[in-house]
Amino acid sequence: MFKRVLVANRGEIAARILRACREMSIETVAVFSEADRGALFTTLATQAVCIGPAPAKNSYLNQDALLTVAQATGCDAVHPGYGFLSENAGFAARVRELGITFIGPTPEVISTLGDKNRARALMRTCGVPVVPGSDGLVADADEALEIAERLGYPVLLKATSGGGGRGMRRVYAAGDLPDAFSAATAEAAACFGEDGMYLEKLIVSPRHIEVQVLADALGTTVHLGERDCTLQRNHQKVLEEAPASILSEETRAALLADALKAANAVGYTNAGTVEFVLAPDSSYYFIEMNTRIQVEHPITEMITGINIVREQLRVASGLPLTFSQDEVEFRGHAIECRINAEDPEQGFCPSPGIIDYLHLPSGFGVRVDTVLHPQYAISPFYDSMIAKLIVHGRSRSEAICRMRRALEETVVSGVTTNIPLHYMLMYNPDFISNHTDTGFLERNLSDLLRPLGDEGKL
Ligand code: MV4
Repeated sequence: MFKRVLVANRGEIAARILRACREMSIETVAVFSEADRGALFTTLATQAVCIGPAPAKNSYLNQDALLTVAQATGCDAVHPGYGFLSENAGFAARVRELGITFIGPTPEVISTLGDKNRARALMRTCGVPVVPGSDGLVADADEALEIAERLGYPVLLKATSGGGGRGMRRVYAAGDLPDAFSAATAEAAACFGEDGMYLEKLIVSPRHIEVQVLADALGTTVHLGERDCTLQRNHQKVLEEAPASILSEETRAALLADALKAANAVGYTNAGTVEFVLAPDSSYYFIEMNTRIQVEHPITEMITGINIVREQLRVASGLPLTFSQDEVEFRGHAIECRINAEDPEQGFCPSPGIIDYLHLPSGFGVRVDTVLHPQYAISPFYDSMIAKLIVHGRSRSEAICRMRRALEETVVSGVTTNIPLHYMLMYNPDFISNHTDTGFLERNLSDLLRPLGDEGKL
């Protein structure tokens, strides 16, 4: 097992990893920017090192600084968390070249799965369902038009270096395709430095279902069930659930088997997430595979009782997974609400500021992953998520009731948050009956932001 791990991240996920290491008697090195000096997560580490000024590119994305600190403090592993450099194959390769373990898949696997067209081709050859679409990259608008004619509109143009919804363009008619193609190509070149585009039939009104996988380096790959991440806004997940209650047992079994097939096809090791879109007719299609631990991993931990970060550390050090697939049990239902310092009434613009009064919920079946404290200054330099409120219940309806209670207890004053939006969701009939799709939140925002009647006074 590792002696000392550098956590190359900040905030709640840094705290999450530092806590797992402490429980495993692994020494830790936290890194922080000037904006995060004294932050709670730095106090959970054996030692904390300042790696630069507030802007991420000068600190949490500063590979030289991170590698220098890892070497200078004698770390034998680096955990990247999510975001920042967590899916950067070049960084993972530089860590490995220093003889330090990158806690995640190999640089080669990160690179393969980061090329969305290549990942799609790999999945198709191993029999994982992919959306009908182009056979590889599309050279120009004329080729795109030909393929789209065959597929039928609407289609989706996707940047091969995109992912997470970036570099995607919906096209509803042939007349729109040439402009959409050149706009998407230009955007991809600007954002990713690579403008390869591929084409897929647009799956209309889908749900977003993802499968947590864990693989050790000894050939064992398991799944930890699926998560329903359908409630999104601007490609940002707002609320996630486990399991995806919408799935029939039959669809669930097939989808989980395909996720394992995907992980094995690429030679996956460590924790990863296989993403699918689920169509209204219950057909599902591989979209992409994420090579990092995800924000929403706690809901899987709540229904399986498995500490995913602990398993990441174990398998990265060459140890086997502590369980077989048959030993993974699923109990109850978990929901995570991402609490963001943003103002839904002002187009969700970030609302940084100083936390004044703070009361966080607790009690049976409630978990809060956060580094908030009174007087905490929410930085404008990083994303607006300030806490994850996670609840577990024996059923989805019990989890919804518990989430209502937890949200009612939560008081974050000094900044504007999206807590009222979450509270309205917990009372929304379509949410309660689970009749949603990836466009639901954006379609219903005005209803969801209208003040509640008497029964819902916050
Ligand atoms: C799709 C899709 C519908 N049809 N592909 C791509 C990035 C990934 N994170 C989600 N992506 C999607 N790919 C086809 N052929 C729907 C999504 C999708 C989505 C797309 C637009 C806006 C929000 C979305 C939320 C989840 C899934």
